[in-house]
Formats: sequence, structure tokens, C-alpha cells
Amino acid sequence: MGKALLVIDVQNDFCPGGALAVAEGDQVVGPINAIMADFDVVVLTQDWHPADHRSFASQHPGAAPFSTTQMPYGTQVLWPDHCVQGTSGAAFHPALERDPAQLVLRKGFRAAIDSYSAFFENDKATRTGLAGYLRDRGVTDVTLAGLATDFCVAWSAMDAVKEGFRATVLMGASRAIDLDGSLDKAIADMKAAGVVLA
Ligand code: VGL
Ligand code: ZN
Repeated sequence: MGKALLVIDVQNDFCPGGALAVAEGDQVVGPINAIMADFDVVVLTQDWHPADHRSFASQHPGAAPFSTTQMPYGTQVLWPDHCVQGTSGAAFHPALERDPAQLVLRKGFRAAIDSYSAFFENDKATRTGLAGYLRDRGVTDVTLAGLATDFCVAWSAMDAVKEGFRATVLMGASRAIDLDGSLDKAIADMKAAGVVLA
């Protein structure tokens, strides 16, 4: 039985002072660092957008950040520009331990499509390759922590279950954006999908 820790998007732009700051986002670093050694496989994910990414409100004239729009694959929240490839905002939080990680998985690198989940892009069809990697490594159980609970952590956890892994989200080592009740909805959706919340 292989156990993997998926550390989701612990990047400067999601921490206080960042472009899409999550309240207390930096508070996840200590608890995550403390448990990395307990896992057979450690994966860090990194939100990694081109500067003209379609999830950015700046690419939709007149659209306000945090409004929504229709994309070919469904409803998309329009975010402030964040995690632009190569910028300091896209870098991992400086205190996050990187050395124990065996894989750094970048996502959201296609301009036309967002990718909250570490397993599938937001069309729910385009694979990132993570499920195959984890299966090849003999992983059966996935534990998730990081940012943001109600978007990338939740979508990744639900897709982990869909891909046949047991999935546990460490709520104390995750923080939420909480946009219009999105945290309550994500918690209900995760429970319904069979994700364990710890
Ligand atoms: C995320 C919004 C946009 C996340 C990434 O990491 O939860 N949220 N891009
Ligand atoms: Zn993003």
C-alpha cells in the first residue's frame, strides 16, 4: 500500500501579500513540512499560467475579478492575474520544504483552459498524467493539503477518488478562498464523493 502526499499550490500568489491571497494561506506550510517524511511519495503541484491565461479577468474586457463567464467547457470564475509562469508569485512559498518532493506537477499551462485539479483540466477530460504516475509508483492512498481547500484541493481530491485512490484532505493544513459559499459547497461535494475530511 503506497501513500502519497499531494501538496497543492503552496505558492506566493496564494499566500498573504500575493495576487490571489488566501487568508492564512502561509499557515499551511508548517503542518505540511512536518508530515512530508511520513509518505512514500511526495508531489508538489504548481499553478503555472501563461500571462494571457483565459481564467484571468484581465483577458475579458469589462469583467471584474471574481465574476464568472462561460467557457467552452462550462462556467469559469475569472481570477486576478496570478501564478504567471516564471514570476515570483508562481514560486513556492519560501518556507515550503521542496527537497522531499519527488515530482513537481505544473498545471494550468494552456491559455485556453484552467486546471484546478491535479488530475484533470477543467474540461474534466484532459489528463495531467498524475493518475498514471501515482499508479506506476504503487500508490493506493492519497492525502491532500494546501491551497485552496474549495478549489484546487477539493477538485483534486474528488478526481483522486474518481481515479480509484482513497483520498483524505487535511483540513487543518489547507485554507479556502470561500467565494459565495464555495467552501461549504466543496465540503458537501467532497463528502458525497467519498473523500475523507480529517
Ligand atoms: C486556484 C483559483 C485559480 C487554487 C488556482 O489553487 O485553488 N484557485 N487558480
Ligand atoms: Zn490558477
